[in-house]
Amino acid sequence: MKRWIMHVDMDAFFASVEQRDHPELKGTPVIVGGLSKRGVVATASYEARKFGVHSAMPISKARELCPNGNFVVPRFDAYKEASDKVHEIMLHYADTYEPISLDEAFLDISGMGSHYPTLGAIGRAIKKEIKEKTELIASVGIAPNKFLAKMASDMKKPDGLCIIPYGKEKGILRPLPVRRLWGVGKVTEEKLIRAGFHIIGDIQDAPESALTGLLGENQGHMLKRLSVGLDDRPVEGDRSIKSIGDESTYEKDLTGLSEIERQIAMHSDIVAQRLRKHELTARTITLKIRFSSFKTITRARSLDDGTSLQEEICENALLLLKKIPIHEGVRLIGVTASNLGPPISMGSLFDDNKEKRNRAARAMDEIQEKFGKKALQKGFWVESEDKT
Ligand code: TTP
Ligand code: MG
Repeated sequence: MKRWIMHVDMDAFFASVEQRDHPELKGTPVIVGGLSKRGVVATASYEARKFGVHSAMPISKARELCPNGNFVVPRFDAYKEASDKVHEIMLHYADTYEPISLDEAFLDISGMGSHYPTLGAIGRAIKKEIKEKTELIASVGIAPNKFLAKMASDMKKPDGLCIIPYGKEKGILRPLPVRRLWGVGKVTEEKLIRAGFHIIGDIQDAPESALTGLLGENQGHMLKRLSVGLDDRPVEGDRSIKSIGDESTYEKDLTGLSEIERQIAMHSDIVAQRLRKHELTARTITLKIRFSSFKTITRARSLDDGTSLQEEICENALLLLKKIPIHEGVRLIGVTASNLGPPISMGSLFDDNKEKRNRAARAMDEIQEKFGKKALQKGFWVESEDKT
């Protein structure tokens, strides 16, 4: 099996969250940063980058370059919330997943081939889900290793999707400045340039001894390998999932109780599928409702036994809904499963009926994976309606 690594990086992350939450900022140069005299730019929207504004630049300099820009103080809580959602989505696209920062992660997607027809389809699917659920844009790079995947995610920003296939590594790297190699900072760059290495191609053409002589055994060897696109670093997964949730913010606030219940049923279905995919069960179900006024209520219930069944998750979420007075439109609904544990083992169950339902749910997951999400949806809803 060929190794394929995906790197996902959000576009102008803090600035994009500001533009999303303050529609009047959309399409304008937005500069997020400390606004005191000595403050620096955290990030700038792509509209502001046209003026030469970039991260880590003094705010005073940004004001000179872009006097009509919208200067905004950071709202870290909002960025953390958006980041949590993005990471929760990304987690489901890989067997191994390594969060790198608030807006960035590596995913080992080598084993995802049976779920998607092409590499591009995985990239498009993750971009689409992130956009639908967070209204934010991600750029995606897919390549044989981490070094190239990170480079690829940057190559077509913003809203990029770039694949570096096996065999193209050397050619793509060749014309790029040596600074683009992983681990080359200012000092090493100067050393390389003084020795006549300007572009990565210069390193490709030189014998390894020229590099090790200049930079020492380790770094010389590593840079020689990177220059031809070789990088063995594994994606180091953090497998400790604490909770699995699904939520949506609606374009139009929901008012009817039956529509709210239907949305809860849908979120419960997604949460249940994800639990089964990760071979987990949950003993706590949480329902989050945010109203038009942004007032947010969260209620949780604990179960006696762990579950990964849609109907049990939904049933508990609906009981929680009864405890929340609905006096205004509903802007957001979220269902989360936590207090996670191992799956219910086959055969060791006193509840025969539950085991049967588990088996049926797993069979449906398999069919959906093979034939796409739409395959069973209709039948599924009919079936769940019959039961209630
Ligand atoms: P980046 O991913 O480096 O930058 P970005 O998402 O703003 O823009 P793009 O990826 O499209 O080039 O960093 C992610 C966030 O981290 C960024 O939105 C703000 C924060 N950050 C700082 O606060 N200071 C910095 O110097 C950098 C580079 C980023
Ligand atoms: Mg980014």
